[in-house]
Amino acid sequence: MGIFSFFSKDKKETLDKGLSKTKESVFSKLTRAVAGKSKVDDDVLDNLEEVLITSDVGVDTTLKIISRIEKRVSKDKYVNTQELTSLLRDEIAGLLTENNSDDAEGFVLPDNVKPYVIMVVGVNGVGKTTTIGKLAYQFKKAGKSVYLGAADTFRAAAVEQLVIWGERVGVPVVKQKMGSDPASVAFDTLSSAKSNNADVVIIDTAGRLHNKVNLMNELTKIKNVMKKVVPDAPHEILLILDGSTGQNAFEQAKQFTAATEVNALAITKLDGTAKGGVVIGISDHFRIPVKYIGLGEGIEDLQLFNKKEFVDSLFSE
Ligand SMILES: Nc1nc2c(ncn2[C@@H]2O[C@H](COP(=O)(O)OP(=O)(O)OP(=O)(O)O)[C@@H](O)[C@H]2O)c(=O)[nH]1
Ligand SMILES: [Mg+2]
Repeated sequence: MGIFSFFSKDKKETLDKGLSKTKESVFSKLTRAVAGKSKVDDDVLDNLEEVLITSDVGVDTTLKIISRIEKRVSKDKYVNTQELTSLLRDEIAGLLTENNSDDAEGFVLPDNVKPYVIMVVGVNGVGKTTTIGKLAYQFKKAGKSVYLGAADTFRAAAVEQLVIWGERVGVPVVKQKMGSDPASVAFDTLSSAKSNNADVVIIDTAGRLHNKVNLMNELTKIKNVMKKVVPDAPHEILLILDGSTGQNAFEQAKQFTAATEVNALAITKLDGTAKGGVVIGISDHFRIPVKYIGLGEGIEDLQLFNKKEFVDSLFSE
């Protein structure tokens, strides 16, 4: 029994479909990289390096992958180019799984933490609110009681958007009027959740850039106020990244994690983009685990990130 017992056919279809643009782009580049070549030689490796870099994998991770492939090829001098995709699949999966933490096997919460508090952060428009809706759906489906907190009080539409997700999923949303103090909304949400013995709380926050000091301080304030209700909250500070921005998502992750505490990542909008390779670079580079991936706008289109499934999906023909 491996992880695949949890990997349903639907889930695999959503992943394959979501990654199809990235896949098409990678495969057409790979075809060109090996054109006229029967074995993997230095030329092919040079071309391969370019394929990975132009597929948003990032320079550092690309070099690691190339060096692994070089080792394989030097052991077996006549690796033919037809074997290149399976070689890539093995080496990338190996790279990602060797030094990283294990992937979650379900939408599970730690046993002795109640309520488990997730604070969702990130720049404007990356998919924070949508990811919260999808996450709430998954936790509810797993039999958990969920509270949402509308601490993006910056615009009226933001509260409304979360309320709509709350209705869709069937979970309560704690809110105040637009312009109120986000920390106060977080306080209210945790208080309600605690008195109702809820399992998980997810707090939405306004989009912000890592270099806006006041807005970053606001996150600190929200965290401090949460601790008055649940001393070790927030348990999870989830940074959302828009995968369709490719290397920008990578840069954002660098800057945001340097500016504030983050202990989980979600990469959204992988459907409809050819830049899905960025997930490989982010997963390799950051000690912070990629926990979730977004593969569409629908309620079911959020998956737990599984490194091996991801690489398999991307490099299977
Ligand atoms: N295709 C696709 N669209 C997504 C995904 N996740 C979010 N979106 C869309 O991206 C847009 C922005 O999503 P929001 O959830 O409002 O983003 P946000 O980060 O909360 O935005 P602000 O609150 O304005 O900072 C919406 O149109 C979503 O439907 C995804 O995985 N795939
Ligand atoms: Mg939002």
